[in-house]
Amino acid sequence: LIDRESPQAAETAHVADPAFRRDIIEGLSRPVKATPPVWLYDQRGSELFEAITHLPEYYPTRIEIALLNRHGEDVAALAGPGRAVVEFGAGSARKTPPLLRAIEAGAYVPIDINGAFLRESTAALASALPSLPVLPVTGDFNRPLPLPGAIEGMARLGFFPGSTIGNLEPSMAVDLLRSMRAMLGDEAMLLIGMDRIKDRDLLIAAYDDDAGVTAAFNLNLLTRINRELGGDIPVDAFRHRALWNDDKARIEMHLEATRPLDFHLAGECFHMEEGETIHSESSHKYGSRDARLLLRAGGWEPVREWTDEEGMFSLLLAEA
Ligand code: AVJ
Repeated sequence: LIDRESPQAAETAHVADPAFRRDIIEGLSRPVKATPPVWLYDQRGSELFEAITHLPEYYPTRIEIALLNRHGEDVAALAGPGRAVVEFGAGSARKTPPLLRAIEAGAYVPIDINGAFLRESTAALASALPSLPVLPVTGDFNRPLPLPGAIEGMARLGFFPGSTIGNLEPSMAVDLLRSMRAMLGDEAMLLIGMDRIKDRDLLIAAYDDDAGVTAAFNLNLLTRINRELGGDIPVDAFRHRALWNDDKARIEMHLEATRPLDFHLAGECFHMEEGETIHSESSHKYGSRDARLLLRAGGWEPVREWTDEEGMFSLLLAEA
């Protein structure tokens, strides 16, 4: 039996997602090579990202969890009890159950494109909070999705942690916020994590750690391309680069060719010069005013912002 929603099953069967093939070929054929960050997260990539969240240099997860624990009661006071919490991305056990408890959620609706992850986090949630109705939705939340009928008439709280919004170009981030606004309705609130602009050395260290976990995470994309698309990319001839693009206020991850090289995939030949890169991810950072402007452009009115003493990371609550 093949579970069509499971990435592992797809790998064992060597059946590449057609969207993966299309995005990778298209991205590598451009004059400036760039691939969508979503493809970093195969099984191995997701495990490596989980390892990143435990690194000493990677502050966002640690600080966001501390903010959620410290201010859960403040969120509860502003949002009121009984809301349906709609999480964009499968919930993390470290972030979601404490929030659901603090705000006395009436239901939990995790949305994720990966059905296997969704089932895992749903099962974990059900045992952590046995009396809470959990109503998972499999789908791409970049477009409006129908929400379960069971939360009809319940006010909603959107939850979008992790600074995942930072992966999007600002125009796409605005579109996503508007789509969330349309999906969640007039009574809705949104609790969103955003990473702040800060000292560039701290930012770069967070995306180029000493243990090399982020490097492995980035390079894994090439291994995945070789495996799933039958490529012959010389992975050893690439190195991980993390750089701060000050103009766009974002960290960029690149895969840099350390020598001139050629590779083949899906019947096409690709050439790279020494020093040429594949831009594999951007992580936009937002100052306090930037964050409020972004939320307003996306149809949300900021209500409160909580940040740590050093102003490293922000948790923002907004209303429709
Ligand atoms: C999961 C997209 C929020 O941008 O910080 C971590 C991904 N990339 N290290 C981020 C990531 C490299 C992460 N997000």
